Amino acid sequence: MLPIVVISGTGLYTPPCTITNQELVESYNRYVADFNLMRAADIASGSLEPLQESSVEFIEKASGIKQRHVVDKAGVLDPKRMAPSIPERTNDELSLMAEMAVAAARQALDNAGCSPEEIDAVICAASNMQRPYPAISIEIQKALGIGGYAFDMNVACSSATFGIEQAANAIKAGTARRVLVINPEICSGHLDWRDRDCHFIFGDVCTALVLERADLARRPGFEVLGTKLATQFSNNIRNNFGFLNRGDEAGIGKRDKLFVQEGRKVFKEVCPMVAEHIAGHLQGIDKNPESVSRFWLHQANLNMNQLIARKLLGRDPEPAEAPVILDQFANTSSAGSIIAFHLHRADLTAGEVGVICSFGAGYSVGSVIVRKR
Ligand code: CO8
Repeated sequence: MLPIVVISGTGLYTPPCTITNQELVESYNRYVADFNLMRAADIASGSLEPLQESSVEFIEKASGIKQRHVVDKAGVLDPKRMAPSIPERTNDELSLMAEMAVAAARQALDNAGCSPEEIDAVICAASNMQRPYPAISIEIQKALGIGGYAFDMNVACSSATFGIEQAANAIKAGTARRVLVINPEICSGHLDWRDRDCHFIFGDVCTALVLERADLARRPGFEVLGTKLATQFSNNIRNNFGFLNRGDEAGIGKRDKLFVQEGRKVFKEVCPMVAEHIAGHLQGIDKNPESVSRFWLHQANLNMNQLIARKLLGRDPEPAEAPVILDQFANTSSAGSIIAFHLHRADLTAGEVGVICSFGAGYSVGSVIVRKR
């Protein structure tokens, strides 16, 4: 018989700086005024469209986001820079991603009541890696004094749930007893803060989870009843940054080397896909959406989450059924659904069932059905 796998601990590292929508819009609109002044002649001749201002009202209505945490506020808000300032560290120092990961991991280990030496594997699952190698996960492994093995993986916003499945499979297969899954997301580094359509979307954060064999766990935790992953190619969310970019100098610095999306199409296509995915997953283990106490959904857009929950339940969800954290954190890519799980699970009682679900670029969807022990 395969061992039962539990999520026994979680951790959250939140960068200390926050940017409110008001601060973001003020900085963006200063950039717009400077740009339009500098290019006034082109705008007057009709060869260039003036840039349009952003607005707090639009951001809150279209997304539900009120603020975001970032690793560097000054660089992002400087209208002449509009990118975080992250000085490169020496090879002997911990990278920024690993530093955030170690802080979140220590919390998760503490929450699970286990020590780093008891972990057999580290999976760093995130949308962007600070470098290709040595793997960020191996750096984290070394910093925490963990044995076994470690690897990095990326499925954009779905990285955490895809990582959870890899961890659960390793535990079931007996290749690891306890696995740390960590999601350091520095989205501010890959966001075009000069693009009005998306400058408000992302924030930085790091989450961590401990998964282990139920018979070894010191905390009741949440039993993993099942995981289900799906991908379907789409060009609607894209990032063409990569190691081959220098092979074509003409492309370096082009807009598509940062996050780009067709937000409306994503909204329209992904919501039904996610609702069907979750319903199908639940049905596969003889459950239905009404039997689920909590949906910890990916946190990209408030309207999106409400629509998905409505499709599943046939009614508007109660706030506690599908907790929202994106108002405070914005879209933190793979970490979003895990932040919701971290902050909104303590009140569930033994036997209650919940679904962690992520979705995003790929397209990708990952769901994890759990039961409180
Ligand atoms: N202020 C004022 N007006 C604006 C602004 C602004 N900031 N931005 C756009 N407008 C205008 C537009 O120009 C448009 O004007 P018009 O009607 O005259 O053309 C109007 O407002 C409406 O614009 P949209 O149609 O774009 O607005 P939407 O209502 O569709 O809202 C959203 C935009 C919020 C982006 C919405 O479409 C959305 O949330 N879609 C889903 C997005 C999503 O979930 N994406 C997932 C991405 S994340 C992921 O998968 C992994 C990424 C990895 C991380 C990368 C790190 C950076």
